[in-house]
Amino acid sequence: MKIGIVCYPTYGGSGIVATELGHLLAGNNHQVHFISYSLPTRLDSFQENIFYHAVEIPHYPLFEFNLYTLALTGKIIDVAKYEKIDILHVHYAIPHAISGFLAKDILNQSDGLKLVTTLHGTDITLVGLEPAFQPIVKYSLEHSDAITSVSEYLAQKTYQHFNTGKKIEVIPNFVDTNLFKRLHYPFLRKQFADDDEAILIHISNFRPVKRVPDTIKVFAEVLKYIKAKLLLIGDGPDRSEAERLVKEFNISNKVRFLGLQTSLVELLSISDIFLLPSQSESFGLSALEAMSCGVPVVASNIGGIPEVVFHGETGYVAELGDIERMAKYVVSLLQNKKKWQVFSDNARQIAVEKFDSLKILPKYQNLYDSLL
Ligand code: GMT
Repeated sequence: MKIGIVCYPTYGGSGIVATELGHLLAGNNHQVHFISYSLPTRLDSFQENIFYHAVEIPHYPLFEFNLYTLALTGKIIDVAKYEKIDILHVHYAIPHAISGFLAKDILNQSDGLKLVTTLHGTDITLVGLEPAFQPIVKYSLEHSDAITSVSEYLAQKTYQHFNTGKKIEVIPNFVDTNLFKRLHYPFLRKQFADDDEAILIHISNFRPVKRVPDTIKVFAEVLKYIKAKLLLIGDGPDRSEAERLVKEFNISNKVRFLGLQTSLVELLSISDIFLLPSQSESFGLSALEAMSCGVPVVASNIGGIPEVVFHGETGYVAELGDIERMAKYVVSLLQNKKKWQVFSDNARQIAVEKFDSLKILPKYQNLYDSLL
């Protein structure tokens, strides 16, 4: 099968899911063509059957704003025609789904290109609700040949906000549990913490929805009871506020801002708790990657998080912004080694049993097959 994948190439769950899916499909002898404005982050090494097509954005003095949606549409048409694509799989509806629809319409093949749209989060819960975008998203969903969402929560939100009669198949995000597994990195651990200190970790793009300041507040509360260090991985708009807060709490010597990192397995392997106090999260891929490395998660009880983090088994969820409760959960795990081990084992087990990439891949393949 020839599959075109459209995604955001930057750090972010939807781009990671799209890229990992492409790797898996290519490994199963499908030909995969990525279409995006730059090389997706995890497409960093050569793999047979994977191709990348860059969307060039035309510049002209008249165009004060770039015409990405149109440029993408043009590129999809080009790739679909030249490579004879069977399935166009777009990740994150805006603007990918409407570009996919336009391309399909312009190509006007009766039994040609099939459009699959995967919904990831704010394309439905936030940006997609903008009055200017809502009808466009609705139209593009209704003209997709199949729609998938990464959690049951997101599927329900889509039915609710877009009042669509179209079936949405829930295909959860996945993790390569062979790659994301806890390994022993004693020297790395020593670089960050003393033997009697715990390591807490947070990974995100530091957007306001991630509530990075809450991560720091939880950590500051935990420090009242436990010796610990906090690793902050990622970068984004809230980083300076996070830095300011760390200074305000006078905990600069306990918090390390590591910026964007690619070696997540090593960093997760030396961590004891993953913090995810987000305000909105349709799934929480970073939490799943942590769980796969045996790191229990303490998160907010929001969106699709409870479909991934099982309260009292693989971690804990607390009400949004309930800093004290989250800190209490962290402390309860860190003060009881046996309990931490049970949670760590459960986290790994759930990742392997429910979310392993090889368990989820057939769901996408079956969906593609059903359309052809
Ligand atoms: O929805 C977004 O704001 C961006 C999107 C992304 O590209 O990272 O994140 C969403 O997709 C991820 C992958 O499916 C999910 O793990 C995240 O929970 C989800 N983010 C939100 O819902 C805020």
